[in-house]
Amino acid sequence: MALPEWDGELTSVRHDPDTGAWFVIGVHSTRLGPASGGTRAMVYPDPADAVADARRLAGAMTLKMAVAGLPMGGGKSVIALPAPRAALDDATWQRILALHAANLNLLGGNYTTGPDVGTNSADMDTLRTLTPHAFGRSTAAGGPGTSAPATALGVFAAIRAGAAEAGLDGVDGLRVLVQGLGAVGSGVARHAAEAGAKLIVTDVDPARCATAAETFGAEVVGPADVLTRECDVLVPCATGGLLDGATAREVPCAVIAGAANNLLADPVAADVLRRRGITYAPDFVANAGGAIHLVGREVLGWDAGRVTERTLAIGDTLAAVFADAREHATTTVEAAERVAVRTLTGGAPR
Ligand code: NAD
Ligand code: PPY
Repeated sequence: MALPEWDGELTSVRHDPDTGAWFVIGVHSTRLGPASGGTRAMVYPDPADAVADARRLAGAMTLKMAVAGLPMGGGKSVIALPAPRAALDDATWQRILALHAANLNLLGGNYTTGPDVGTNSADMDTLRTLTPHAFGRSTAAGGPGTSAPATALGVFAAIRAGAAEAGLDGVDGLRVLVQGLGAVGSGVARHAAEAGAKLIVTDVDPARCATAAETFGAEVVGPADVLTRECDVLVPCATGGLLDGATAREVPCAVIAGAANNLLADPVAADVLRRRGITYAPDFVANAGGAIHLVGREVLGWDAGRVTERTLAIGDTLAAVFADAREHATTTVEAAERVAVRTLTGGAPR
């Protein structure tokens, strides 16, 4: 197998013949501090896809930390499961967590993890009994608890900033389409509904859609309608890779601001959106609330109020990114990368 090049610092890969799981840790950068980023546990078609995903996600974490002004580098763990997590027995899952903890210990604190898709605070509680290199324990275990509410608040700040950039008058009355009503998407839906948005929602889980319809009076559309349903703001909170060059050419909205990591499957998509006049809030800026919560609480000793303040500041960061993109006639992704590079190549982080 030919190994693709990567601009990151280290990739660790381990296979466990007993469970069939593959463990990948991508340490993209320790320039600003120890690398940090969540543990994603899911089924991949091939271990090589898990390596590619860990590396891509780790690179995005470097940008996220730098733009958010957090003194951390970027990394990500991917555990390629032998079967969906819900189908694994507890002994298998506990073995997987123990091996993951051993891998974290080998890295000796150069990488610290937290929850991501397929893992949660309870898993971090377990990991923390085996390694000091895990953030995001439950409040019951003395940790700061789930990062999802902070991520949702940051995404809502991004929606407001995106709407302002697009010349829309506040969120009241806007058609806001939320894709994915999980921990983050349901929180964003609540903020948007409270601000008077006309909510449109979709999820592959019909029960989640039904709850949103009942709780917020949301209109429900099918998962396949997400790229064709006209709306003012599209809020992707499911999985990454939603937009490539072709889908970016068609998507009927004015603003895109969501939580899904690595939303753009193809770098061309950002340019297509720019040419179409669609305001795109780069994912690694819009979804930084979770990282602000975890790093703020666990590394920097911030209280909840400071986390909220810094999370709401995502809106100001985005306003500056949008202005910079306009001024230099580039995509918003390039503008946000310029902010990150300034921090990464400058002196100490803010
Ligand atoms: P989650 O697993 O709680 O929710 C994801 C939801 O998306 C689920 O309800 C799922 O059924 C739905 N979904 C999956 N595929 C779908 C599809 N094709 N169409 C419609 N719905 C679909 O995850 P989460 O914690 O809410 O995170 C959402 C996204 O935000 C993820 O991509 C995650 O990486 C990213 N993110 C989360 C955080 C955080 O703090 N939780 C931080 C940064 C980024
Ligand atoms: C993310 O924001 O994408 C994460 O992976 C969450 C996270 C952030 C910082 C430390 C650990 C996990």
